[in-house]
Amino acid sequence: MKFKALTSLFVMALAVAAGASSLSAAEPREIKVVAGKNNEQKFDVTALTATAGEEIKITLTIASTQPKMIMGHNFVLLKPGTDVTDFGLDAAGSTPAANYIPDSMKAAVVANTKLLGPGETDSVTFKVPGPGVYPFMCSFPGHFGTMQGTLTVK
Ligand SMILES: [Cu+2]
Repeated sequence: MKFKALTSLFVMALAVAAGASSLSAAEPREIKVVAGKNNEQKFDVTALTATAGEEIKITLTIASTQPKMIMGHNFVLLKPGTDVTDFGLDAAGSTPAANYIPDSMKAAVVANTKLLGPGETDSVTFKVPGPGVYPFMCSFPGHFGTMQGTLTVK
């Protein structure tokens, strides 16, 4: 009888411990972004919001059917105040292997996915920095004009 009571206490303690650990290892909030719907050079969202310090997972999926080398897309989040046009112009001198992240502006990148082709998906998980307006863009050459938006952090 006593043994049984101890056993059930032990099971309860295990359950509590399991609950606590699943809380501390909370999944990051996922934000899904689709690029290239109807083969248009666009993201399906242009305004994102987040809270400083939260962990988010940005998942980019490519809906277009054109080859990656002609119409690839990525998602690049930049530090507040970064000029998207400057980044986009410098990116034209970068390469697909470097995901079109130019060395000259690497320091301005908060987070980025890989360069993706049709049907591909990539995620990037990171802790959201302090409040501000963070521009995001696709840095495939020539795409920044129509593929950009902002992540507003409060
Ligand atoms: Cu693009």
